[in-house]
Amino acid sequence: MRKALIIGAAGFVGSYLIRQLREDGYQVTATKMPHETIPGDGFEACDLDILDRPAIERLLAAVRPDSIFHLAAQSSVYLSWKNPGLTIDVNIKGSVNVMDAVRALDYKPRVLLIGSSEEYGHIAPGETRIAETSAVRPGNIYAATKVCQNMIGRIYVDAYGMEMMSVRAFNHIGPNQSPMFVVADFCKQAAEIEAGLREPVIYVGNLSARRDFTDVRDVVRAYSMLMEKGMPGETYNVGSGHAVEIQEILDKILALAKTEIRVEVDPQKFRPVDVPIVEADTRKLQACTGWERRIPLEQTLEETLDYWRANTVRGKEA
Ligand code: A2R
Ligand code: GDD
Repeated sequence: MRKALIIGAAGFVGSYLIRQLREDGYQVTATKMPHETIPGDGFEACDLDILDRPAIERLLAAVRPDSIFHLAAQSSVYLSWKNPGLTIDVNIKGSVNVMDAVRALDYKPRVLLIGSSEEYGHIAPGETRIAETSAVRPGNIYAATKVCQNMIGRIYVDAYGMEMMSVRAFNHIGPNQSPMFVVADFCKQAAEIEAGLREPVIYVGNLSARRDFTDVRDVVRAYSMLMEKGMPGETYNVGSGHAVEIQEILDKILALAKTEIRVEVDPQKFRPVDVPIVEADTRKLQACTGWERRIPLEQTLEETLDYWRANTVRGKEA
């Protein structure tokens, strides 16, 4: 049986990727930080801090994976403004630790590095939809660290012949995402209002931004397909190909809500820089893998709101 190692599996994407890889016939080992847990079963969990390079080497020697999915990151753009040093440590130094530990092996596993659409940064109107060949002009610390990861990955492939691909993931959403991110944030607030836990006001940030949202289950399917078919040294956009205004996301969630909700703009929720539109050109991914989005935005919003309704009620009863 093929062996997959997921590094950084206790976050939002990890559990979905574990499920996908098990369906695709992998034996899965999944790493987490010592303070974290990974829900579910059918995989082996182990602790790993990617800032500890000898620990990565020990783990690789013990597991000897065929495929490595590197998800571990400080993944919040917002937090990267608050804590640039940590973001740089984890996303650059940690990723280089992973690459170096893989390079030291006596065989060449395939590796997928997860980057971000944020790497493109300031996208001019004429550049939409944005292709992998476009210039990267990162506009925040998080984005800059992911550009670095991508560039170093490419350098390592050229220099050492590693079997490593990169993705630039556009916004992915679904149940169980941290409420640091916009869809989970709005759904959580709406669910709390419905449950009578707070006043009927939803606080929002910049509603004019337009982002390319894909259900996380479609995203991890793309990761698994790229692991099979991606070309080393190449970068692939993973997104829906359609940008939606945050205002429209809010309107859809308000329409699903069971109570009247007022909207208030909270200046604290604005970022120092927010790219106006991010929309993926997904032709390279489609040509390589045949991937297509399966889950419509409306379904994801409904399921995310239901998740927060269930969670909020559980919280209230506890
Ligand atoms: O920050 P924590 O305690 O939530 O742990 C995160 C973990 N992580 C680390 N793992 C190993 N060594 C470290 N030094 C380290 N620092 C953080 O990586 C978390 O459990 C995981 C990342 O999960 P999320 O933040 O939920 O990201 P998500 O949405 O699963 O995205 C996966 C990838 C990331 O590379 C994003 O930058 C990209 O997709 O969009
Ligand atoms: N979080 C949040 N909360 N964002 C808001 C809000 C709000 O109340 N109101 C408006 N927004 C806007 C943000 O200003 C941004 O333009 C957009 O909604 C999306 O914000 P997030 O959901 O926080 O995601 P992100 O785009 O900053 O980053 C996510 O997507 C990247 C891929 O493009 C993360 O998942 C990154 O890890 C990922 O790489």
